[in-house]
Amino acid sequence: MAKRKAHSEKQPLVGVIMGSQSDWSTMRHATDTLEALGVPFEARIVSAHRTPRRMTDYASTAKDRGLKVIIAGAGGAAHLPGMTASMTPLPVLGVPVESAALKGMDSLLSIVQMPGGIPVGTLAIGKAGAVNAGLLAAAIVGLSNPRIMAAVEAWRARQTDAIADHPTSEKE
Ligand code: RP5
Repeated sequence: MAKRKAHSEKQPLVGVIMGSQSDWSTMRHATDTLEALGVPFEARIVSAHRTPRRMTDYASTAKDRGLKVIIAGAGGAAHLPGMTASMTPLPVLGVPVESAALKGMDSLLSIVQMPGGIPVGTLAIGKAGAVNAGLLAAAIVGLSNPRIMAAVEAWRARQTDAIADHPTSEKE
C-alpha cells in the first residue's frame, strides 16, 4: 500500500512535529483530532538531536508561514518542544511520548520543566496528551475562527452525550 503523508490541503494553522517516526503512533492522535475538528494542519519529523538545522528552520519560519500553534511530541531526553519554543513566539504544546525505559517520565520532565521565560504548554504522557494537544490547539485557533470554535463545542457536546448515566456490566 502506498504511504500517505499526513497533512490537510488548506493553509496549515497547526504544525505537528515529532522527533522520530517512532513517535507517530502517538502523535497521529493529535492529527486525528485536528482532522475531526476541521483544523488544517501539517505533520513533520523534526528532531532536535538528529536534524537540528531542520528544527531551526522549522521553528524560525513557522509564524511567517501562517502557523498559529505548534504541537511538538518527543520522547526520552525530549528537547524538541523547548528548543522549538525558544525560536518562535507561537504557542508550543508539548506531548511527552512514552519511552520504553522510563515509561515517559523522562519525556514528561524534560518537557515540563522549562525555566521561566520560555513556556511550553505540557500535556499528559502518550495518547491522552496527543488528543488533548489537538483539542487545545483547536481551541486556541478557535479564538479567532468561529467555525473551529463551533467544532470544538460540538465535539465536547457529543462527548458529554456519549456518557451513560449508569454503569452496566458486560454480561447484562
Ligand atoms: C526522541 O527519541 C524521539 O522523539 C523518540 O521518542 C525517541 C526515540 O527515537 P527513535 O530511536 O525511535 O528514532 O528523539
